[in-house]
Amino acid sequence: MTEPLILTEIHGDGARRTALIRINRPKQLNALNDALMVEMGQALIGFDRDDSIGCIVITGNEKAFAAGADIAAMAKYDYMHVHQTEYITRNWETLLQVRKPVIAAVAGFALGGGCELAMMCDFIIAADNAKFGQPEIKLGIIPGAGGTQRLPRAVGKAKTMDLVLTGRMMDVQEAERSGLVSRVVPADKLLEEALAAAAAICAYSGPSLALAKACVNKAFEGGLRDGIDHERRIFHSLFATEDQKEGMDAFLNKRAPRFRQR
Ligand code: DAK
Repeated sequence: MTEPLILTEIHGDGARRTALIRINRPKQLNALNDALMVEMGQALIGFDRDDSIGCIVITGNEKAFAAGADIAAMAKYDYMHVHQTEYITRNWETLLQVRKPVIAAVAGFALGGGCELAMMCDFIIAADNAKFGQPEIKLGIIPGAGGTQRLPRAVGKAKTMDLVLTGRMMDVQEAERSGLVSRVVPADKLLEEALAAAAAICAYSGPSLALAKACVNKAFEGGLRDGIDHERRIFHSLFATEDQKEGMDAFLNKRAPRFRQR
């Protein structure tokens, strides 16, 4: 029997729980291939539509989050194949359609497409053994799933050029210093910390979370004036929700809010 390419679990016991997706190609250091990305995309869309799920965590194992796109598969591709199959674009970016918060819990290698996948998540919690890099230059290619665009927005031009042009890896301290990861935790506490962050998120209003995420992405992806205008429109619209009434009433009455996700 072949091993499943991803494993999924549900965690938590509140009204909204956390979906955990584990990348599962340990022998290949979780190298990403088309079939795996299709399965992950289906799981992501399913969890995004499931009202009982409030947050999604993507992780690998202690040795690798993902050591990149599968070089053995890619070695055979030619220009016409990647062009005509819309390699990457067709099915690797489903994550970007997900409206719920997605956390990357990264231990070990997050290289090439693995680093790009982690950067497509909303934030990265990293184990103290995590290593990040875009080593595609060593293979005669360049990052192809957003690495040359998202990495400079996260860590700036100088460090991106250093990583992309030399192909070197950066350790987790450098990654945290430069703003790629939100927090560093001991490797044996990675999942616990990521699930605790996800549980905190699950307790909040889903519509507010989705709109907060959309606003931050607007800042990340666009200009300041457009971003501020967008944020203001979204902010106004939240006064139409029951969760805003509930959240503020709960605060004023010194009680815990009971968000109804509407
Ligand atoms: N693909 C396939 N197999 C991989 C792999 C990968 N990316 N990374 C590791 N493996 C396999 C190794 O071949 C080895 O298999 P066996 O020999 O045991 O059969 C096994 O995993 C263990 O690896 P090592 O023996 O090498 O383990 P070490 O601890 O010694 O070294 C390492 C770990 C992570 C430093 C090393 O494995 C390594 O350098 N791996 C390659 C990392 C890399 O170059 N990643 C970037 C891949 S390129 C595109 C869009 C996106 C992309 C491409 C195109 N278009 C839009 C067209 C993305 C490209 C990439 O991600």
